[in-house]
Amino acid sequence: MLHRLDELDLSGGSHDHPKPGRAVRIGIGGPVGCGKTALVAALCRALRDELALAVVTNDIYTTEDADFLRREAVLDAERIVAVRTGCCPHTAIRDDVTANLDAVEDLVERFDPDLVLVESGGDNLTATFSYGLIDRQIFVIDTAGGDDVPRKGGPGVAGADLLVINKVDLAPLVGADTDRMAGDAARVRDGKPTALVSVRTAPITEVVDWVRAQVRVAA
Ligand SMILES: Nc1nc2c(ncn2[C@@H]2O[C@H](COP(=O)(O)OP(=O)(O)O)[C@@H](O)[C@H]2O)c(=O)[nH]1
Ligand SMILES: [Mg+2]
Repeated sequence: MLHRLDELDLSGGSHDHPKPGRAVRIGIGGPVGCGKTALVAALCRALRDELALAVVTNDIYTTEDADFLRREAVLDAERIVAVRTGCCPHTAIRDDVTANLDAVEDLVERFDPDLVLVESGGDNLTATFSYGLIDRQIFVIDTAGGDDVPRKGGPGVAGADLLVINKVDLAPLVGADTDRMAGDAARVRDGKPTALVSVRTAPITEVVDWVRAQVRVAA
């Protein structure tokens, strides 16, 4: 499939997104097990009655995330497409985004969605999306991964358009100080927003509102 050259910005730094009138593409990245798929499921449940949605998942060898989302019936099964990267997930969301772009464009052709969520395969703290693939990115970490993660920064924590610190329900159990995490995040993120949530146990209103605002900008 051919892509218009002006849509292929591999610099990772373009901010003239989302493009008006086009499906908004939001990337969701973060380490293995932080709750990316749980977040995708929660966003679909919260927004599916007001927006036309589609999802792309990335796994190295399996289609487990897509299978999970279909089993949970968060959207009609055909609106969920799995990309098997066969390599480090960050390669497929940053370096050679062709398979993901094809998946997104296939969904756009078939369903004309307002919003496409692209879940990255679980990767380390440096995995970020190319802005040639997505318009906005959410980076997810969790309290169980250690409360010093925001302080250490890195491209996902510092650069994502929204940082989600998940599993606040586990913070007391693992001795994580969520105030410190929020303070450190604010320091490294230069005014960009951070949401502390528990996807499993509480509504994720702030994240839903942020996503809705991104779609409104593009309308
Ligand atoms: N306690 C708790 N568990 C969560 C939360 N969010 C996700 N999980 C669990 O964490 C595990 C990994 O979640 P998943 O969404 O598959 O992570 P992913 O690898 O980032 O996609 C699953 O067992 C989820 O049910 C949360 O807010 N609190
Ligand atoms: Mg997942």
